[in-house]
Amino acid sequence: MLAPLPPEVTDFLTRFHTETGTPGLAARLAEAAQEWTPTSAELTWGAKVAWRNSTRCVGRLYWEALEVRDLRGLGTPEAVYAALLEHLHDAFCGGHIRPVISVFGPGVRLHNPQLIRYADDPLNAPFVARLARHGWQPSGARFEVLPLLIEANGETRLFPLPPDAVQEIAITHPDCPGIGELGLRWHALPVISDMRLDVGGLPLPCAFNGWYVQTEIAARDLADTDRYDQLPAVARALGLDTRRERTLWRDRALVELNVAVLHSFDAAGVKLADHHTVTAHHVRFEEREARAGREVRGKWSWLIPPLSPATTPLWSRSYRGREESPRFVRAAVASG
Ligand code: HEM
Ligand code: NRG
Repeated sequence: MLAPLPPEVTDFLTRFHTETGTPGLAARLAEAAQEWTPTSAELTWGAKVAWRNSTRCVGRLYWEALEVRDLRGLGTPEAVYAALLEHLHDAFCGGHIRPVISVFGPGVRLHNPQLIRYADDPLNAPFVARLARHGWQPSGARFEVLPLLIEANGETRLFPLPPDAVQEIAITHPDCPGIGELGLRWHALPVISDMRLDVGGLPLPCAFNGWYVQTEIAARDLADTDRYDQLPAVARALGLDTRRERTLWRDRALVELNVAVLHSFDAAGVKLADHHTVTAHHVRFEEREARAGREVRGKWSWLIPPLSPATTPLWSRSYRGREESPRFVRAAVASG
């Protein structure tokens, strides 16, 4: 008599064998009942489809091109650190940026919310406080990159991110030098490291990246009042009247900051999407999925951009929100 197989495993293996046309489902289910460890082929398919299923991601058109690195064999913080440096290097790819995911074994824990984050960003205050308990102190400099806090098999260690591992872009405006003089910058790669890849109910630690949409940086990271709060400074650089809301100085500053981020990444030769192109790509993704006989789920409030959303083709669409598996799930915030 076989042990009963958890429904998540049955569901995952059934989807994998059906969609990829791989024979031998019955034998694989029997094997998984003894011990559920995804094969590398299952893990690779699971990671790509988890991206495809990400209801909050507007960048899903390229899901099949995800580069999956199966790193479940790594057992020390040092080995995980070395693998993450390699991930950053391969993903940046001289500015071309490739979507890459590194998947680790269940004994690994990446404590950073993203691999590259700044100490003076108010969003990171709770994590900076944790780093302080591990002996790390910020220098107080603007845009100081945080170290990595990596746990593997019970051992937790801090590692610096060397400057050559982190590509950053200084923000300048094509025709307003005052915006460049604000000394703003941002990192090229968004590498999420606080979600787990759920393959058949097994949540695996991972780090994944694509490229940024300029609105993420210019309309949120640098603009939100509880983040870098730069709209008043940008408006002053533009010579706008900030005494009355009706001048729409916030809106005008927001647009010019978005222009500046697009201009700066382009000038540096670093890949970055704009919100008009990426939403048009999402429509193409929806059309392709329809042809494949699959429904696209989505969280509309995440898919629309935080700048001029009604000018994009996603404004008038709606989606069922429940996320299908395999998928990414946010890891619980640890303390200590
Ligand atoms: C969320 C764009 C690649 C998985 C998002 C968001 C944007 C975006 C704009 C919303 C972020 C926010 O509002 O904070 C893109 C673009 C990509 C890309 C332009 C370029 C290739 C990827 C890849 C994966 C992925 C490679 C996974 C393999 C996700 C997930 C979320 C997300 C899970 C939700 C994150 C959260 O809950 O914080 N993406 N993405 N994306 N994306 Fe993508
Ligand atoms: N808004 C966040 C990044 C979230 C993920 N965005 C992506 N993901 N583009 C920020 O740092 O502004 N990606 O994998 O490309």
